[in-house]
Amino acid sequence: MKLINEYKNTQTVEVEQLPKYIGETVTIHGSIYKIRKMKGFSFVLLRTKRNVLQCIAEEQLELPVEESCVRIRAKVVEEERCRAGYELHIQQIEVLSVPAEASPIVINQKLVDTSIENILDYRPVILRNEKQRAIFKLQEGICQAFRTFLMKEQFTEIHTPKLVQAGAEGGANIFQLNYFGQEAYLAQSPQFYKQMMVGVFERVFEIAPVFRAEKHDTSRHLNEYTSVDFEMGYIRSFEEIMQMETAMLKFTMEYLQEQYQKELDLLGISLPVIESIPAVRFKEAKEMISKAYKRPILDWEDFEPEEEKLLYELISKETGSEFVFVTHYPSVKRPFYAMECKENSEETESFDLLFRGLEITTGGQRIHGYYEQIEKMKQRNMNVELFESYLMMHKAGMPPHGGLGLGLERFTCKLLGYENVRYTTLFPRDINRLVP
Ligand code: AMO
Repeated sequence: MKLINEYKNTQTVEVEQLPKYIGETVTIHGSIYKIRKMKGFSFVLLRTKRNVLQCIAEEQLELPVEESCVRIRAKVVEEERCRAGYELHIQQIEVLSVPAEASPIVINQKLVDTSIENILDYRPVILRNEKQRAIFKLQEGICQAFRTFLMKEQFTEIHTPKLVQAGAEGGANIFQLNYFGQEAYLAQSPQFYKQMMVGVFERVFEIAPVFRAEKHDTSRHLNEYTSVDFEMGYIRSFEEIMQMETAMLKFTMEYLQEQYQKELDLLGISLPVIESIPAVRFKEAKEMISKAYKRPILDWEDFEPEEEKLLYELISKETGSEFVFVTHYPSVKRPFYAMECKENSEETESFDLLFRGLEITTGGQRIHGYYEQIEKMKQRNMNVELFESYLMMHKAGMPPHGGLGLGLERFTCKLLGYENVRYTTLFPRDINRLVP
């Protein structure tokens, strides 16, 4: 019988350790990102997990083609002109594999100079480009920061089903499917389950895919996106949810600055500074925009996308903040679980967070009383029986609670200065795209 011991890499050196090996010979693996032939030698860029290393190969050394996977023996040599402070002088190359075909698109230049369609069609290779992959390393950093922050605040991480019996958010944008002969749906959000889990853990969060059958082809809508959800009990008002989000975003900026400087530099990103975030009531925001830009208010229930941009312009000019909370959305535009304001039932104890002119979060306080929730559902002509399992928690007793959902791709998109959310989605699903 064979015994499997724990994994230990004793064969190759990790990039982070290389400065310790200056003057010595090491073994390291990676793929050949780029070969630049010079007189008598070649510059070979080796792509490793997170870095691209400069190597030197003498003329007599036979080099495999770009994108070959190799293991090399090389001497680590101090070199001030290199960003890393050293370079690798290759002594031996072991070729592990060579590509069957050259990449259809040039991926080893600073920028991938092609259309968004090509970028998405050739995603598996395009993502090998240093800058393209930095987007998703930063996205990892964002999730890592959210998770670290929420765990510090004693939230419990949960995993809820994506195959569900009823839609949580209402509306027509829900994917229906046949579940062994029974009607089922793909979850639009973990809303019901995260609320249920507040009755168990008081504070919970989830980072997971959700599905929206959006039929429109816009720069901000995906059919599958990653929703960052949290939900917390024993709140005094929905303002506490906004405070928690402010703290989470502030923590995230600091975390990225500390842990992901490499990728931030590569993409030339300077992060927004967050101290506090201004909040305006929905109605006031509408009036502010109308007055400042002399626009008639056509829709009193929602923002037009253009209005979100104009509000950003106004707020950032006035306060310097690139974020703005919009509060007290009209009840008619909010789902049945949203808590209405005590003083005016036409408004809700809810908010959106806009970042650089785009909605990135929706949140608010929920109805926690059983009879209040039933009453609201009846007002909306909903079939209460269908929601029996959801209402079980209300019946059993729930603390006042609320939470939010943040679209990871939208947040990354705005943070990194892109105009289309597809750039910051690893393998986007939109109305025209199911592969790769
Ligand atoms: P909502 O439906 O507003 O709220 O969604 C929350 C956030 O998810 C993102 N988002 C999307 N991102 C990409 N493509 C889409 N089609 C898309 N739709 C939404 C946005 C949005 O702000 N249950 C509530 C949240 C809560 O109250 O806790 C919900 O899902 O960034």
